[in-house]
Amino acid sequence: MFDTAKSEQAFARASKVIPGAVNSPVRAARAVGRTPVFLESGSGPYVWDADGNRYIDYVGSWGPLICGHAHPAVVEAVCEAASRGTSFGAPTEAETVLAEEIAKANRSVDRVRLVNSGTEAAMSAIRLARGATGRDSIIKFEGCYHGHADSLLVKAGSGALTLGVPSSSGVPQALVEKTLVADYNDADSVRALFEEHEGSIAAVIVEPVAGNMGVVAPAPGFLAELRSITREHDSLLIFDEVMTGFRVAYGGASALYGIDPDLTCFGKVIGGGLPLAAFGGRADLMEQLAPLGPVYQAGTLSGNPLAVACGLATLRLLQEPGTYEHLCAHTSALACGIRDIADRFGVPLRVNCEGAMFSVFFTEHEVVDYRSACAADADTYARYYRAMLEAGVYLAPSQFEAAFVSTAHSERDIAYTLERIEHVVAALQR
Ligand code: KE4
Repeated sequence: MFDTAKSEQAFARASKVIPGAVNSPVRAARAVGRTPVFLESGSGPYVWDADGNRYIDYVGSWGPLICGHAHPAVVEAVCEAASRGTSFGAPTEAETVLAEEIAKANRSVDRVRLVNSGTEAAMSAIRLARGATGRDSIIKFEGCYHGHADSLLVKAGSGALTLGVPSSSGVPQALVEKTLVADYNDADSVRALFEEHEGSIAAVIVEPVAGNMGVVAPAPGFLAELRSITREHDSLLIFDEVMTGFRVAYGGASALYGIDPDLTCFGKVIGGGLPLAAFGGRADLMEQLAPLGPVYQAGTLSGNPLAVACGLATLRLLQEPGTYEHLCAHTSALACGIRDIADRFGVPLRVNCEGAMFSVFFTEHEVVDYRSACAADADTYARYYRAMLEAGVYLAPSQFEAAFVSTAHSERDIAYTLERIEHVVAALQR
C-alpha cells in the first residue's frame, strides 16, 4: 500500500502558515487531484518523500537538476564555496568565469548579467528592450510562461495555466494593454500585431521551444520568421531559454535552430539547483544597463558565490564528451517507448520531446500550439500522474509542464519507467 501519511500531516501543518502549503503554486498538485508529497532527499535520479517512498524523478526541480540530485562534484563545489563565506555583495572572479562560460556557449551573447530567478531575467530583459528601443509594448505568446512579473502574467502557461489563471488578478490594466499576445507557431499572428501597433513594439519574447504548455517544438521556420519580422520592424527578439538553455543542447535552442536573438534569458540549469539565472545578449544593448547606462537593474544576492559555484560545477559536468548524446538518447528512448505502449493499447496519446525534455498528452491530435495542448485530456493526465506516483515515478503534477531527463538516469531507470507506464496505460483502458 502506497503510504503518504507523513506528507499529508506535513501538508496540513504547512497549510496553516503557507498559502496552499507551497511556495510555488504548481507544486500544490491541485490539478492532478491529490495533495503533494513532501520530499526529504535526493540522490542521482531518485528522490525520497517524508514517508520514505523512493521515486525516479523526472521533475528535477523543474529542470535545474540536469546532473541529478546531490552530484558529488556539485556538492563539493558548493561546500568549498560556503567554507569561504556565503555572500559578499561585491564582484567575485567566479561570476566572471560563469558569465564567460555562458557567453562562450551562446554565440549571440556578448555580455551577461547574473540575477536570481528566471522571473528576474525575463523582467529585466523586457525593461532593457523597452529602454533600448523607447517603445512600451511587447509581444508574448499564449501559453508561454516567462515568470511572474506583471507584464508577463498575461495568458501565461505553467502554473498560471494549470490553475486556470493565465492572466493574474492584481496586474494593472494599463500594463496588460502593453502586453500583446500572439499564437505560438503562427507567425502571421505576430505580423498582424506589428501592423496594428507599428512603431510601438519593443520586443517579441518567446520560449524557442515551449515547455510551459507542455513541450511544443517550434514549427519549421517559425523562429526564423520571428527573427526577420523583428528585424523588419526594428524590434528586438528575446529568447527565453530559462528552461531550454543548456537543456535542449549546450548552446540551447539558439544553437539547435541556428537563430541568433538580440537578448536571451537563462535560468534553471545554469544555477544547478541554487537560485541563479541570467540574461545576456548584444553588447550595445547590455551596456545600456546601470551602471553604464540608463536602464536600472539590481540584486542583493545576484551572482551569489554558492549559486555560481553550483552552476559552474554543473556546466563543467555537461561539457563532458557525449553528455547530450546520452541525454537525448534516453529521452527519445522514453518517448518512443511510450508511443509504442500507446499504440499497443490503442490509447490516444502524443509525446513531444526536444533534447532532454518531454511531455505526454492524452489526445489523438498532434500538439503543436496552445489550442491543441489545451484540447488534451487533462483528467486522464491526472489519473496517469497519480498512478505513476504510486508506481514510484515522480512526474510534473500538471499537463502543462515538461518532464526532464538527467545524466543520472540509467538505462535501468528508463526501462523501469516504461514498464510502469505500460502497466498504468493498460489500467487506464479499463
Ligand atoms: P523562475 O522565476 O521560476 O526561476 O523562472 C521563471 C521562468 C521563466 N521562463 C521559463 C521558460 C520558465 O519555464 C520559468 C519557470 N518554469 C516553471 C516551470 N515550468 C517553474 C516552476 C514553478 O513555477 O514553480
